[in-house]
Amino acid sequence: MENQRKPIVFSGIQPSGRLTIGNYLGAINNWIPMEETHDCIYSIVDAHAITVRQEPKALREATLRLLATYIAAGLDPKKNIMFIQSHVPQHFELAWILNCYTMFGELSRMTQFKDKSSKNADNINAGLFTYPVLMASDILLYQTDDVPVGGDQKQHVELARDIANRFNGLYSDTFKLPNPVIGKKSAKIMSLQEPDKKMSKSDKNEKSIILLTDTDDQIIKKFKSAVTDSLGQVKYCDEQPGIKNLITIYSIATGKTIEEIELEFEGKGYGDFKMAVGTAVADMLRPVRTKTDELLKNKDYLEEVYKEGAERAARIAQRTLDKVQRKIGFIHR
Ligand code: ATP
Ligand code: LTN
Repeated sequence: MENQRKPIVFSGIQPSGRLTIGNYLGAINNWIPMEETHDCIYSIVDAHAITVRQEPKALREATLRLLATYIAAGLDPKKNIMFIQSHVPQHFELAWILNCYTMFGELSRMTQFKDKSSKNADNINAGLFTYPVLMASDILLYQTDDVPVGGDQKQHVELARDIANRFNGLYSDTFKLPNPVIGKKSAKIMSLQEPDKKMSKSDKNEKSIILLTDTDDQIIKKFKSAVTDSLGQVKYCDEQPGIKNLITIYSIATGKTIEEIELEFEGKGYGDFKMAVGTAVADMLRPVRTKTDELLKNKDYLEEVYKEGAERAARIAQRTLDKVQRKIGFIHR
């Protein structure tokens, strides 16, 4: 049918540092094809980022860089809504309300909270604890169908679904129930030095992570020193987590299947393979890096994009917020 509504997508990334290929492959790269099939809304979630201490100047820079990266990676601001979370206060208004419909026990079970509170033992603030409620608000405000994220966020999207279900059950249908959409290959890109750990932008060891700002030489050097094993064969299996991770990355970067890759490197050493992965990733990231730097020189354009994005987002968000406020008994202003 011609004017049937497209399903709605919402996702976001925190401007909490420089992006890694984990963020790129696990999130942004999967967003690109969705602009044809979905109505997409992407946020730069600065309010989430402050659950961990941020230097104000660095936060401002990372926020703009992230918007520039979204565009440079191929998201068209005309087709997608892109905005900075703190510009749409409806997120915070809904978050307070939903806090009152979320249980302490539910939040205590969130893996990311346990993880981040052990890493930031001197700053286990209430925001870090209630962060999944803000994320649920992000998602539910837009009547979102699909939430494309890396595997680590599945638990949070499921919580958003539980909160929505609870609210709908207490009142009447108010929120759409969202689904996590997780790339099969890209769900969890692993650290290059400790391939049993997720690649994470907060990793102190720069050799473990490929940053979107890395130069070609840095990328190739990091892949050359990636941890492998002593089996000496390019085979996709759990016994070789380092090689498995490199095959995954190479497969996404080149579009080749696992079987094609195993065949391509049959009888060849790890040296050749690592060089090929490094080169493929450098080729993939070069245009994104160059375009991001170019866009960052045009602050007026970026401002136009985020202002228009916030206006469009706020209009949609307000409709849901009005409904929620009415249902719980707040008097209309
Ligand atoms: P931090 O390490 O500081 O917690 P992060 O690298 O996990 O940050 P986020 O802003 O929390 O970054 O995540 C942005 C998006 O990237 C999310 O959808 C997340 O699931 C995805 N993502 C992050 N790391 C990976 C990874 N290693 N593999 C696949 N997806 C990832
Ligand atoms: N919690 C996510 C970032 C995030 C998000 C969202 C993702 C905040 N709000 C809404 C999808 C939808 C993270 O840490 N990666």
